[in-house]
Amino acid sequence: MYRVIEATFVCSAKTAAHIPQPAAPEVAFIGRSNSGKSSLLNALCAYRSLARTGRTPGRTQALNFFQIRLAHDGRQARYETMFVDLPGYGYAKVAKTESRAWSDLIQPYLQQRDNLKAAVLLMDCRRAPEKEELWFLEQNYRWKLFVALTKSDKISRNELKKRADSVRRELSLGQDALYCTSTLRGGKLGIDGLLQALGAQLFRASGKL
Ligand SMILES: Nc1nc2c(ncn2[C@@H]2O[C@H](COP(=O)(O)OP(=O)(O)OP(=O)(O)O)[C@@H](O)[C@H]2O)c(=O)[nH]1
Ligand SMILES: [Mg+2]
Repeated sequence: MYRVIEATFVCSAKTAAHIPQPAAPEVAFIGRSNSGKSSLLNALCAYRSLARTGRTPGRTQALNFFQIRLAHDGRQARYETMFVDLPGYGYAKVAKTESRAWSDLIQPYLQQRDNLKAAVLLMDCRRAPEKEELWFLEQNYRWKLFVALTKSDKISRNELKKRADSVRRELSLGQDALYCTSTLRGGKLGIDGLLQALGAQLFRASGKL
């Protein structure tokens, strides 16, 4: 089992020049504004306020880098990785100049970052995939894509299963690529499963398997 044993904020990059030199395999968290990226990141690290969360969509307006140290029960080694909280897309009230960050900053990051090994695409479980989500799946990125259906506590288990099946079909996702998550205190769901999948993917990608 993988566990996060340390999580530290590294920096916030508003321009390409501020993106840190590649130091460890990275996982990016992508999703519409307010989809729950910062909350999921905190839950994965079992911290309540590593990444700032909020009711105001569009709060995260930079790439935020967090250095994460993972341990694995069965192995002695420690694994360094970086979690990257990306600005949300698709929020109309964010000024045009801000949303341009998507094409000027984030797209090149996703396309060119060699040490980016996985990305988690977050979708509120109550929404159907829209053009932005479908667009991701058409990109030929080198990294492994995971999808998290967030805020799973907002609908019944039955409804959630139906939604997960339909998203899996629509996005042609394998069994290991889709996770239903909830970060509610006392009602966490899917967080550990996703962490294990990310740990395994990073381990594979770092060539040590
Ligand atoms: N009920 C419930 N609410 C959640 C969950 N995850 C996040 N939220 C709430 O959704 C809102 C947005 O969460 P954030 O984590 O800030 O979302 P974000 O994707 O980082 O938003 P931006 O930084 O604006 O792009 C907050 O009010 C959270 O408390 C969840 O699993 N369940
Ligand atoms: Mg955020």
